[in-house]
Amino acid sequence: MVDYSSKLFLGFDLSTQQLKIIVTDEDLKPLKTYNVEFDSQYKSKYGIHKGVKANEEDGEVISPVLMWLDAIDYLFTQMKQDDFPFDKVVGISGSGQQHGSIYWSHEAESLLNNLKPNQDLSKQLTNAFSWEYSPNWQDHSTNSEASDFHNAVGKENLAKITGSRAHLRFTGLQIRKFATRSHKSEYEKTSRISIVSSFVTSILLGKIANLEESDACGMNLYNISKSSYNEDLLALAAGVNSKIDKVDKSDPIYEKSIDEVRQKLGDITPITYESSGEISNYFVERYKFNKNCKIYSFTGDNLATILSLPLQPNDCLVSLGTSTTVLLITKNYEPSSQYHLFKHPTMPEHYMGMLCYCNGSLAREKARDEINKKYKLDQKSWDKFNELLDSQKAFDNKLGIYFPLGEIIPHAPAQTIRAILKDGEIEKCKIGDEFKIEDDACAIVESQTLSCRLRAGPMLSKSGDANKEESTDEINEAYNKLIDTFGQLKTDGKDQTKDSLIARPNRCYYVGGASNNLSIINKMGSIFGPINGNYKVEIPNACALGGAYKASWSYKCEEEKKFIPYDDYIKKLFDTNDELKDLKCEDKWIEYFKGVGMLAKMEETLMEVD
Ligand code: XUL
Repeated sequence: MVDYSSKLFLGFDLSTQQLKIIVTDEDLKPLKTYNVEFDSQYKSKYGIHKGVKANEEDGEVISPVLMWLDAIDYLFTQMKQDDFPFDKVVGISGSGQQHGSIYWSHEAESLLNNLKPNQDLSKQLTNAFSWEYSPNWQDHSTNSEASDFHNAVGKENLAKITGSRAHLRFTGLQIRKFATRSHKSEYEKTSRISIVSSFVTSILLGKIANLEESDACGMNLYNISKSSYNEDLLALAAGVNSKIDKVDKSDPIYEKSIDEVRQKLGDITPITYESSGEISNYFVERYKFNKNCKIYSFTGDNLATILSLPLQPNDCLVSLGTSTTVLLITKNYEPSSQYHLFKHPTMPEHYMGMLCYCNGSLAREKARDEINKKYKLDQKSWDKFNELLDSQKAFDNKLGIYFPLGEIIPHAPAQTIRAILKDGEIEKCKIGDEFKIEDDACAIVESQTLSCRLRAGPMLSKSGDANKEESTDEINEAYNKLIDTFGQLKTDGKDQTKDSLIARPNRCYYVGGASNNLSIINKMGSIFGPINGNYKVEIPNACALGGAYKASWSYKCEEEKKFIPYDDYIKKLFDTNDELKDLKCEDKWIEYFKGVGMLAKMEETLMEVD
């Protein structure tokens, strides 16, 4: 029996293929989860596959919005059948897949306001949308819009303003396509535009909610430093940019179009613990929620993930799936066209950096398979690969660029390069006597980790405690040697500074499939060299859990009528989560300065795209 005696919180996770709801108590304990897989429930009703409709010809990938409404009613009905005590829920928040936009009709507000508890949401809200689909983050139909965004303000400058260069999935590009190319008349009929996070908040509130600030950073429209929309980018979204669309700024249509798109998007509420309002009467009457249950703004799924762990400034969460994703918390707004920065969803003055690599597990598996082939071992066994990792005594001056797929960071086509460092010179080489196939095991894990270290450095520098540490003689010596050997280092076209090269993470957390391979994460941990340890964790419901924790933190702040720093609040997870054990990796951070220099120089020789 689940113990529902405490006040309860719900955390939603509306992702591409399912909706999940997690129930937590006041002590951050997860009590129960409910989920519905879209394909198993709605495949024929909505004609979807893996949660979406995809058109291979033009790259369009979209999700049916009414299906999400059905999923909300479906899960609450399941909970009702379980006699779930809805009246004990005091706060709800959650997460949504990032970037997707929802186009509300002019009738939406009044339909949301007058929902009848005896009818399903999807039935009553059929006319609430000017388009009943939402572009999914996998959509890649906006190549021309991406060029327009870059040509309008410059790629690096766009990253500087909005935290990211133009990405096909980002909301601003999708809106431009919608307004000027694919759905002009629907755009006219649109009263408001939500993103997935603010869409769910709106449904629960029974009124259209403002965009949540951290998720709004995934639009390519928001000036992060100024905390306001950027006018040139709004003009692009609306199709009236003076440079690209040749609309003169003095032309009345310019002002009018910008006002319109600004109104449709609505205001962006700065990061807050304050609730967006109480739950809509529809849910009170239909499911017997308490009418005082607070709705706190939802955020993006990656942003909610960092809320699910006791992360402090300068902590890194390394997710080792098919792709590798690194999420880190920083005070330092150091944008680059190679990664993303978002505002942190609960810590004002802090940001979440996000590095996304295509070549993660698959590239490592390819190296493993070649080694196993040589030794006639079972293809899928990691034993030999791990033995090679574990037996390495010191960095042996061999690295590689292992990109079986084109890579995002650095932006480069598929290629494999192996090299050896000899007397300070980097010599490219092929598999042979000097660089054996066995050397790939260490070289791939080292190279992948060093690439993250090179990108994380600028974000971690001058942020939090890590850099309060005085640079010791040992560090100074290693740094001087690095510069003597390799000269000025650049990453993605930008100079690395002493601060960025000597910045260490506070803690590193490892999640995802390959985090179960201790040889791999021990090696990674020894290279990252976090000041306060490496942790392997399992957080199967991270996005939903982060949502529930956002709700319980907000509730606590409101109850105590004061801002409680989120990192202080979430620290208590260390007391309750047995998973959080330090891996005790050997610290080889200083030894790998050489690897840092070597990889940075090798990257300068990569074949480039665009
Ligand atoms: C992030 C992104 C994806 C989606 C997945 O930029 O597009 O991670 O958020 O749901």
